[in-house]
Amino acid sequence: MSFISRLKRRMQKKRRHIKVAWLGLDRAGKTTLIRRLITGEFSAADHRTMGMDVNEFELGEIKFVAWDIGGQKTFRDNLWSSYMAGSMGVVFVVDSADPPRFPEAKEELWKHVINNPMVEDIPILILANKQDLPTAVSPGAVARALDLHKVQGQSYSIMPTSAKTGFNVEAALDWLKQRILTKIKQL
Ligand code: G3D
Ligand code: MG
Repeated sequence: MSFISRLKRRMQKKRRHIKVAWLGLDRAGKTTLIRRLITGEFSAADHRTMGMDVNEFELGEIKFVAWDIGGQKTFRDNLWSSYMAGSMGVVFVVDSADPPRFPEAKEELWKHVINNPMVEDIPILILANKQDLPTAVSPGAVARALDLHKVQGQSYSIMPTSAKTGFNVEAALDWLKQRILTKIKQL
């Protein structure tokens, strides 16, 4: 049984609605990854949203909320922070084939996720996406570029994925599922 169906069943049993926040720079692959999780297939993005892009995807009791971050205004930063407060997990997506944007990704990850007091004990899954591209760097190199070795006291994991081929997408989300389910059991 897939991550989604297991989590869905669990949530239906518990009658809970859980929110997972997906963040990352525009074009990192958030929408494509979520669509793959929902449909099991690759579907090319059918639109590009200019400016702030907020996507909500419902899947049974699970709500995925995806934001494009970076280069946005302060009031939007605040909005994201408060949205994040109701999330049980965070997925931060990085385009592994775009090293020139790693510094920007690092800044946003630290600002919105790691240094965000509302994220305190929410598990953080970082996806080194687009691993199918020949120019993609390894998850280890992405981790170094994001300064992940400096993370303290937060539960995080970085995993390689390809939304295009489906490589490791379910397995990566499985980690987040385990962390969320453990937390729910403790509630
Ligand atoms: P976003 O939601 O984070 O902004 P999108 O990103 O999901 O819209 O993806 C941006 C572009 O990257 C899309 O290309 C999409 O098909 C592509 N993409 C997403 N994930 C992968 C991946 O794992 N591998 C490859 N090769 N491409 C990926 P287009 O050209 O359709 O806009
Ligand atoms: Mg998108």
